[in-house]
Amino acid sequence: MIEGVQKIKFEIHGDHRGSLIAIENFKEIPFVVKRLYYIFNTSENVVRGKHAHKKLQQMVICMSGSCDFMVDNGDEKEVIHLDNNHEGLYINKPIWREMSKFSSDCVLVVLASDIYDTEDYIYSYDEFVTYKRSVNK
Ligand code: T46
Repeated sequence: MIEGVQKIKFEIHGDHRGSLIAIENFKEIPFVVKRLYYIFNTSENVVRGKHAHKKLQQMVICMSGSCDFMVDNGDEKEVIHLDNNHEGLYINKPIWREMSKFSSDCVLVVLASDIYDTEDYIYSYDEFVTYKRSVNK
């Protein structure tokens, strides 16, 4: 997986009644969760994201259905197919992301390290590359 992105497997606590996954700050998730949002009802031909974050850390979990999650750290890119709820995609560096190929039942739950702040978004790919170079100096 490219630098700045990691897949984290969650433990499934299962018994005859079914399954349960628990996520705690600094245990399954390496930050304090300050916000949760979810993405659903997305059309299959839609591309979401197309931005990077300066500081925000996030854990993306595909609760149902599937989608493709493209991550790009400015040097390398990778398309990760998300299709299960016992793995999370942890993004902890400025990473350009684009989500596509949503199944009609896709629900993406995102745990975030901070509250919603439009100042943390970079919407231009060129700006993202310049920002990456400046923080890597
Ligand atoms: C990310 C990817 C994976 C809010 O009001 N509060 C929020 O916390 C968020 C995340 C969004 N919004 C509003 C802003 C827009 O009017 O919801 C609308 C859709 O947000 P956006 O266009 O940013 O959605 P995506 O799917 O392109 O991106 C989102 C997150 O914004 C982003 O942080 O990493 O999901």
